[in-house]
This record gives sequence, structure tokens and C-alpha cells, in this order.
Amino acid sequence: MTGPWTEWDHVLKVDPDKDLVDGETFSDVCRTGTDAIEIGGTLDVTTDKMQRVVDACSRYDVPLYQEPSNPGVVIESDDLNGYLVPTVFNADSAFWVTGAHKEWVRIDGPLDWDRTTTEAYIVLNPDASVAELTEADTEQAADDVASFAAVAERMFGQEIIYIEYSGTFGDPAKVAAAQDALQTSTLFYGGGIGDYDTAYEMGRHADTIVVGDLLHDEGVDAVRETVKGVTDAHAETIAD
Ligand code: 1GP
Repeated sequence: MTGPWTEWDHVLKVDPDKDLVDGETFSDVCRTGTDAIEIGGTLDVTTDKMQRVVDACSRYDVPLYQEPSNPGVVIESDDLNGYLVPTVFNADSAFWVTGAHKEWVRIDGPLDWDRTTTEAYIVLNPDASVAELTEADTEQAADDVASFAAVAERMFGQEIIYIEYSGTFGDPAKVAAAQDALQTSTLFYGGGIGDYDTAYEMGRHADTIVVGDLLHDEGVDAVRETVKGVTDAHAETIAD
């Protein structure tokens, strides 16, 4: 399992439907020190909005990935390093596990398979739009989360396991339990990372932290602090 994400400490998720902080540009966004930019959002995303962000970021070195919330917003662009496609392991309906994907492959296939990778989401904040949309069963104890992570890695060969608390800071014990269950997959954590300390805390358990709303709410300086937090946490883990 050797995707570039094995080297990522920090991912910045840009919602093409949300504005940047006044006075900031995508040039600033691309220079926060993040390892990759994921472009995606659950609501009101269109191909035009996606394209605008890709165009604005394509001049910089930071790898760019699209995270499509539905097949209708996928754009084809050489400026993209790839597509990270969510599949929700604790969704109520199989539609969000394989059903939407089946329709996509049928309509748009053959996909650009070499640049397409799935992310095995475990959605844990019941109030998040993604939880409502997928009717995720968010009542999962730490050992349930660990078990989902093991299933995703060992049975379904997922390279990326994504613990998603979008909008709120999650339970580090559940992230730690997932990490303990994994051998080689990369563990993403996203949700409520808002400063150095929260980035540091989740960075102690997750391989990669994903920062979203903070960019749109507080801006690039705050994002830079989260890069520092996770980098320090990982430096200490390696030293231990
Ligand atoms: C959302 O996991 C990401 O998909 C990040 O969450 O917006 O809460 O930072 P936040």
C-alpha cells in the first residue's frame, strides 16, 4: 500500500461552495504547509465551483485531489493528482457503500482507475450533513470503530480509513482504537480541528488529520497552526 497519502500528515479540505476569509487567496491556501488539498463538500457543489478551485490551485506544488460527493460533480482535469471517493462503512443503506458507485461506473465508465482510490469512511457525528445524508449509524463504541477499521483494511483492502466527525471534535479514544486495529492502511481523522492543540491531540493517533471549516471560518494562519500541531505530534511519536 504505497499511495502518496502514506506520507501525508495534514490534508486541507476545501469546500468549493464556501468562501475564503476576506483578503485571502488560493495562493495563500496552497502555502499553508499542508501535504495535499482535497476539494469536496456535501452540499451545493457544482462542477463549475469545483473547476474554479482546481484552476486557482493548479499553479502551486501542492497535490490536488477531488473528493466527489456525487458523480454529477466529478470533473476531469490533468491538474488533479487523483480522485478520493468516499464509501461509508456505517451507512444505513448500501447506496452509500456501493450503490452510488455502481451507478457512477455505469454512467461514466471506464473511470480513470489509476487515479481513483476509495476512502472508507466511518461517520461518527450524528449532526453532520454527511451523517444525515447517509443515515449513518453513528452510535459506535471504540471497539466497533476498531472492528470497522479492521474490516475495511483486511477484508476490503481499503488503503485509507477515514474517521469523520465533520463539524465537531471527536473522541480520541475511538481514533486510537482504530489505529491499533490497522496494520498498513492510512488512518485519516477529520472533524473540529481548530488549533495547534486539537491537531496535536488527534495527530497522536491518526496518520493524517483533515482540516476543513477552519480554513473558511478563520483562515490560513489558523490552518498553519494545525500543520504545526500534527507535525509535532508525529515527530514525538517517531522519537518515542
Ligand atoms: C470534513 O473531515 C472534514 O469532511 C473536516 O471537518 O470541517 O470539522 O474541519 P471540519
